[in-house]
Amino acid sequence: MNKIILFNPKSANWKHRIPNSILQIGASIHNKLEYVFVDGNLETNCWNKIKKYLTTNEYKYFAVTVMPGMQLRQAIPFSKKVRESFPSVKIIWGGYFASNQYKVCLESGFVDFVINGPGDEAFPKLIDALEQNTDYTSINNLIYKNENQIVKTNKSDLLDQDSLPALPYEHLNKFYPIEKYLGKTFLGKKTAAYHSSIGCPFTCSFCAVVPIYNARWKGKSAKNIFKDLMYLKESFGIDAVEFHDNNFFVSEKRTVEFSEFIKDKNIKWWGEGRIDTIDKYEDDSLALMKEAGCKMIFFGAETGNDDILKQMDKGGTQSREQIISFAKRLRRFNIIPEYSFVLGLPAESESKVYQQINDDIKFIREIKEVNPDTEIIIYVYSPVPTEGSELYKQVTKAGFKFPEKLEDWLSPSWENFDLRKNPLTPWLKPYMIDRIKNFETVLNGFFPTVSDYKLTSLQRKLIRFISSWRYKSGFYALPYEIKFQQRFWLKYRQPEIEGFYSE
Ligand code: B12
Ligand code: SF4
Repeated sequence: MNKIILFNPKSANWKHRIPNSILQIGASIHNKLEYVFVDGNLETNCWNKIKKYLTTNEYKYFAVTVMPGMQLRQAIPFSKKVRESFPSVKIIWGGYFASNQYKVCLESGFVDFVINGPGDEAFPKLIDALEQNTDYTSINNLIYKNENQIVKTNKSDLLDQDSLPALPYEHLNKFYPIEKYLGKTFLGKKTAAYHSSIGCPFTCSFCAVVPIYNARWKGKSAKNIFKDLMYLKESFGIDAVEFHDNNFFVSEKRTVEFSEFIKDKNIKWWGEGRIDTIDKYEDDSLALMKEAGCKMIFFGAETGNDDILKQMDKGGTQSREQIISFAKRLRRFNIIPEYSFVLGLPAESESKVYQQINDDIKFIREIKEVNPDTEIIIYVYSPVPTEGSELYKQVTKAGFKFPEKLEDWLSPSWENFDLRKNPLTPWLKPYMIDRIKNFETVLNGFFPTVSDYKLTSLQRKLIRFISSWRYKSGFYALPYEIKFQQRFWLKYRQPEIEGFYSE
């Protein structure tokens, strides 16, 4: 009567990844409590599955991981149904959406507890307290409602990541064959998702990691990452890894050690890092990374405007000049920089907002000149509740408000907000969004992504040919002919929404 359902709501339509959030929470209770995994990505009738478990009356906890976007489409209605049909079941949410938007979650009436940030200690302690009927109010990293008051307990220091229990891959494999999570991508035939560190030492004011981790970061040792990857290679034949860390490359020493370990193992890898951090790496380290299989690195370039970089509190030393020179530098090592830009930040006037967008479009073109291999990803700025930051103050002052009810997040406009496609921010006018989107279409046409390995060289040439007059002349409006081609051929370009193109 005290079993637990660990639920990963559907997060993508295809290309499913190892659900590391529930896997890690599973590790925290493994061999202590009975639990099952339910992965919405791999279920055809997910609610039936959950209902079937619950009707046995053996399950007392419905624990859900929630990031913004698509996951809400199952997390919200399923939690609501659990509350209505099985009112004694406790509902616990964790993950980035739950931690950042905890107020709407708890006000919904169907979320009992939010785990605020890492759940490795908080989750087993909470279950223990609920089972023993003892006091849970002193458990760190917990948010709950006491009468009408929302209570947030203290945050714990980040745990030594090497001290965490082993991930229960075999247990997951009983519910969903791990093979199903190892897609073919441009990195390799069997690509695993792995998470080797938590948090991030920086405080960019637009970033959802900041309110949760407050500039803290802890990583597993290179040796332990290697050990886990070798287990995945030997047991399931992986030949590629996507590191899902917010910031994999914080420590040059760790990256170099990891590269030494992995270099003869024929594994290609990708991760996310910062330009100013990796620009400090020695040439030898970059050469070693390449030799060790590092194919591409994702960077938040954000903008070519030094004032906005400051406004974003990008920290460190990142500047327009460095973004350009670093793209050039990585070219020497044959590592592809994947630069993401955030366009559409607020400014004092409408014309200034538009000018900033146009300046960044020019800047992106400059980067393509120094390193045409650079992959460009464009986001439209969507605020995150980094309360207290200058940017957030500016955003609220300009009239932006988050939804007040949890279910409002399911409306199509807020879903698009999550995808950073249509930000509902009052300072961004439709013609500005069109400008960004049209430029993106032409850019992607002229420089088809390498991550879509299925695109033949003939198709690439044709799309490039069709797009070339627009790219060269800078005339981006209404690029329907390119969109038409892309719909058929260009499968995927923004790995953060659905992951790299894969099958
Ligand atoms: C993998 C991933 C995806 C995959 C999901 C694949 C899958 N398997 O489901 C894909 C590529 C589909 C994806 C998409 C999106 N993602 Co995403 N994603 C991630 C990523 C890189 C890793 C998540 C992960 O596995 N982490 C590893 C686990 C171990 O860490 P964790 O989730 O933090 O879990 C710990 C705690 O949070 C807590 N916890 C988490 N869940 C639970 C549940 C319970 C019950 C408990 C008790 C505790 C708990 O305990 C865990 C262990 O300590 C994160 C960044 C990151 N490093 O986490 C972004 C991240 C979560 N994504 C983010 C976003 C914004 C998106 C998108 C909405 C939009 C976009 N344009 O990028 C899309 C939306 C998807 C959609 N289709 O609608 C943001 C969320 C920011 C925010 N505003 O809250 C993140 C943080 C990236 C970022 N830095 O901006 N994503
Ligand atoms: S470096 Fe990246 S993960 Fe870290 S705070 Fe900035 S945007 Fe967020």
